[in-house]
Amino acid sequence: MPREVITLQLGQCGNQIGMEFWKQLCVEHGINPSGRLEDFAVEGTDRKDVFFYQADDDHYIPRAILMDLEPRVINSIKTSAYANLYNQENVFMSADGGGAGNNWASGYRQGDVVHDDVIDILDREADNSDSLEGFVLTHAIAGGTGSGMGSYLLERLNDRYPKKLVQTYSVFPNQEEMSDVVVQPYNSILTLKRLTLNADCVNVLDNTALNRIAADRLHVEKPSFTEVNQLVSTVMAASTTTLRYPGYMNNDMVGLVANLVPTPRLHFLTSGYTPLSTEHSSSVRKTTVLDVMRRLLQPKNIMVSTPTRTGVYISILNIIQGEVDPTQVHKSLQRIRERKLAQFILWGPASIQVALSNQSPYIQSTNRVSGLMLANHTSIHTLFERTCRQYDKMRKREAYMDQFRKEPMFSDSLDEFDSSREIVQQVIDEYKAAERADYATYGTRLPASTAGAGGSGQ
Ligand SMILES: Nc1nc2c(ncn2[C@@H]2O[C@H](COP(=O)(O)OP(=O)(O)OP(=O)(O)O)[C@@H](O)[C@H]2O)c(=O)[nH]1
Ligand SMILES: [Mg+2]
Repeated sequence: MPREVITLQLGQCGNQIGMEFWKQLCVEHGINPSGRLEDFAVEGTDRKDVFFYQADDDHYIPRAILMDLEPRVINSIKTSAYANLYNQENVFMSADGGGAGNNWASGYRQGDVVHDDVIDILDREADNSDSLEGFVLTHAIAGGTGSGMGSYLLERLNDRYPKKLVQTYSVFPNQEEMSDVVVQPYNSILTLKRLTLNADCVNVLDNTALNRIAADRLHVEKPSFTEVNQLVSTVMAASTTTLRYPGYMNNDMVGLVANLVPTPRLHFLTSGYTPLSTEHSSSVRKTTVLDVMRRLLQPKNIMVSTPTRTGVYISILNIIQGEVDPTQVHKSLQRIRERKLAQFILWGPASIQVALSNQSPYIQSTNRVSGLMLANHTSIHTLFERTCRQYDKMRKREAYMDQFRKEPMFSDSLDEFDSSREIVQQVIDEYKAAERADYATYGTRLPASTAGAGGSGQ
């Protein structure tokens, strides 16, 4: 029985990374840009129906909803080679809209205005699946639409589909480009509250790290979004391979997430991938399982700029693809343990889980083995702390607050800012607490008002 997944792409970033993801999935499944199965792929045993469904004439259509409050990005998808891939009824944009102008509160309000139209698309798409497993949201947390309307949608998904898994790919802003969006700390804090309370699992993608990795690998000084988004789509596609090429484990998203998220609020994951296909062929080395697993633990390969040399891993799942002898996996894990290459929590079972996954037969890889690491690491709190520091500085001066006060949520008070800041602090504190052996009793030591809240029902 397929467990279908619906993807919601929101705002510029959400749609641009979504587009790369679908390109990658089409290539891996032998589906052409119009949704037709290529002749060489008709015998395939892969599971296409998790992410696609078939139209009456058998062509494949992504279970994707494309939304933006401005038409530019979606229009460029509509004029690309992939124009006919998507279900046109699943495209929502305000034709004359100017977006949310990098303002979370505007995105949130506009989400409410278009509520009925968007929920209608969502319900129709959900009814189109037999056994819906959940939703994946792609967005940036620093702009206005992906962050504000994204927050609004996360809340509605929880109300409407309380038992479905909600996963996000959330792009954090580049810390080295402060001019990017001046109010990004405000937008980020308000979004982080919803990512904490209304998502089951957040894949953190940090533009600071993505740019660094793209620059290192491609040897270009200033990578473009296209290059950065290829990294993102590689991670997104790899993290879904066990769903699309079923093997003996991790065949559904709930199982994948359960392995990585032992307590509800600590659900912010980092990822790493090696070797990247964008690397120059001259840098292709002999790839072994140990090599791949060792490199995945190196901070330079992790797509979030947090110091993983400090703090501990709560969980690690490595999805390994290629020519792998299972005995190599055992030996590699033993070596990693002996060399103490990964420090784990003291309060629970601690080990690297490994899923050997089949891969697309239609892509020729120059590497024998490749791997994706999905990890829950306590040092993610440093990323949130950085955001809080920037937020606190601006909030103290009430800088740029006028544009927020104009919106209904903030017309009477700025309480929503304070409540969001508090929730983010709780996540920071809990990640820090997870570094200690007594974390097992953490919930029992919190005031009743904060203990146990958060995480949507599964
Ligand atoms: N990795 C990546 N980041 C992006 C991309 N496009 C925008 N961003 C980042 O996303 C943030 C801005 O969010 P956008 O997605 O442009 O904004 P939006 O959600 O469309 O909201 P408004 O345009 O304000 O209505 C900034 O941090 C950008 O650096 C992209 O294609 N890839
Ligand atoms: Mg936009």
